[in-house]
Amino acid sequence: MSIQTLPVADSQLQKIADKVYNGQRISDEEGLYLFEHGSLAFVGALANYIREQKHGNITYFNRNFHIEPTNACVYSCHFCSYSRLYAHRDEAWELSLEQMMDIVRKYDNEPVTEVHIVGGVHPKMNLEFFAELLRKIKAHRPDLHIKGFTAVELDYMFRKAKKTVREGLEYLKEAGLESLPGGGAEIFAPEIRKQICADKVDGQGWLHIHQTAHELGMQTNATMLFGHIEKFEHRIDHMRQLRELQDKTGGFNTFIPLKFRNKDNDMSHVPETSLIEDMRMYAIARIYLDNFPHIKAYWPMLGRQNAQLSLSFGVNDIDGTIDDTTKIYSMAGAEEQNPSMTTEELVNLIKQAKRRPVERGTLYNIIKDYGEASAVEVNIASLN
Ligand code: V47
Ligand code: SF4
Repeated sequence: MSIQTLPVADSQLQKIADKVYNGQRISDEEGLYLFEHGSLAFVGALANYIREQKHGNITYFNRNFHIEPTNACVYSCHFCSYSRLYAHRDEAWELSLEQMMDIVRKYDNEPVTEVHIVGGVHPKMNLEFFAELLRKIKAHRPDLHIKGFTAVELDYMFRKAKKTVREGLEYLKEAGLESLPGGGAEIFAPEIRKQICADKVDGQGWLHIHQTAHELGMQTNATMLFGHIEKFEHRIDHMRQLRELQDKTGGFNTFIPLKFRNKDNDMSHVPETSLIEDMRMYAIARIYLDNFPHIKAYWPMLGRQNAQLSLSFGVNDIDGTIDDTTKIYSMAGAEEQNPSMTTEELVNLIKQAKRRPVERGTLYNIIKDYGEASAVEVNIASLN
């Protein structure tokens, strides 16, 4: 019996399954119904069907490293374990342009393709400072793709420089910025946002920055911080706004659900979600966001074994090698205290899940196809 003919007791779930198998978009109400009533097995089967329709067995990864210029921040998001208030910046790190270039130079003989720049919002690290960083990186290594700055960092930088979003983005693009990461989105719903990150750019501002980037020909990602005080309806509201913008611009590449981690932050009393809930989140995102090409599990946050599991629940990308260059998740209590994977480890991890590893560039250009996993490889591939 093919999966399409599996009987479903609940007629509403059956209707949703029929829509998915007919390639139709599900509504907000149906998305909410999945969160409320869809078992992991049910949403997982639908998500896996969509994933295989879109990508077959291919699972993407890339070779990347991060630069985190500072963890001093003018904002005080309650879920953040990483930043130190700018007022207490003696406890924080601040890298100079030369220190950041030393990080770039460390990879001179390595086949990395992307640098991801993200950090706290530091008033002295302004638009000109970052434009100079971008120019220096590009002068040193023109082929390295620069994905940088969340909408939160950009909003602050542009306002301080008295530039419109369009002017600011054009300026950074000219200096070498090629795409935007998805951070800072958190949860758009104002009633939740004001409880967890009241003082930074709001949902409309975040969407405006990404829309403008798309209009300038830059591709971007989108995240959602889930599993804290939000309700299922807020997750749907967040994904609806992303889906609507994607209908207009087509500029999003990847949706990255980020599981809230509760160590050493102001929300440590909020329990973390279960693994089942995390996998349901990936699966429902895959089903609801029909116009997003990719769903990414960010393994430094989720742990490598859970990231591997997510490949059966709609995920087709697991980010990159990272090389222990990010602290955001280790400081928030993630299992991966020094996140780094060799290409071989990533390839093994993907093959062990019976998927086909493909190294990609940031914009999903194929760099190397490692082929389907053989039975032998699947059996012997080990996770270090
Ligand atoms: O916006 C901060 C999140 C994000 C916690 O675009 C937390 O490819 C969970 O956006 N628990 C920044 N999450 C990182 C980010 C990202 C990461 C990897 C790839 C890409 C991409 C983007 O980190 C923040 C916030 O949502 N975050 N603290 C925490 N305690
Ligand atoms: Fe600052 Fe980002 Fe942490 Fe918020 S999540 S406090 S904006 S570093």
